[in-house]
Amino acid sequence: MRNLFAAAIVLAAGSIASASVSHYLLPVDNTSGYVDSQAPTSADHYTFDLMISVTGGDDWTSSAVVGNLTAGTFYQHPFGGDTEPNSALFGSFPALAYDSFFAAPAALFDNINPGFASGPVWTDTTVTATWFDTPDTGDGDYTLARFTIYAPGGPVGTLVGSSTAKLSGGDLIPFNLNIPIPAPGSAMLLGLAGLAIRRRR
Ligand SMILES: [Ca+2]
Repeated sequence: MRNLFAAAIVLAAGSIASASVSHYLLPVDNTSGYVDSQAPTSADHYTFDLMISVTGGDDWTSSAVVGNLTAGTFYQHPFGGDTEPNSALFGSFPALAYDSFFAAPAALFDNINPGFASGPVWTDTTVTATWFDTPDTGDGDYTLARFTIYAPGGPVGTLVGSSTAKLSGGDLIPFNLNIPIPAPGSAMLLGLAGLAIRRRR
C-alpha cells in the first residue's frame, strides 16, 4: 500500500511538471495597423499570438512548430524580420507590429530575441521553426510567436509542435492548435455529440 502511494506521488509529480507549461492562441486586435504606407493591414488580416503559460517556477527553453494554412497566407511586413520588430518604427509604420515573427519569453518588442536551432522557413502558407532562449524567464504568459494571416474568407490552419521546459527536462510538451480558434461552446457541443453517438450504440 505504501509503495502504491509512493508511485502515485511520483506520477502526480510528473504530471505537475509537464502541466506547468501550456500553450494557447490569443487573437490580437490589429486594427491600428490599417493605415501604413508600406503594408497596411485590413479587416481581412487576422493576427494570432502563439502563447505559452508558465507556472510553478518552470522556465520555457524551446519550441518547435509546423504551421500549415489551408485558407489564407502569412503576412510579412517589408521592414520586419524573423524576430520582434523595432518598436521605434511603429509610429510611422503601425502595421509593423503585426509582422509575423518569433519571440522569446519577455515583454513584447523589448528586442530580446530567441535563437533558432532550425528555420524559420516561411512560404505563403507554411512555416517551420525551432527556437530557444537561455535566460530563466520564469512564470508568466508570453508571446512565443505572432502570425498575421491575410484571408478574405477567414483563415484556416493548424499550428502543431512542442515545447521544452526546465522542470520537465527533455520532455516534449505537445500542442496542436487550430485557426480559427474553436469557440469554447463548439468544442463542448462536439463532445456532447460524440457522447450522444456513443450512447446510441
Ligand atoms: Ca516577419
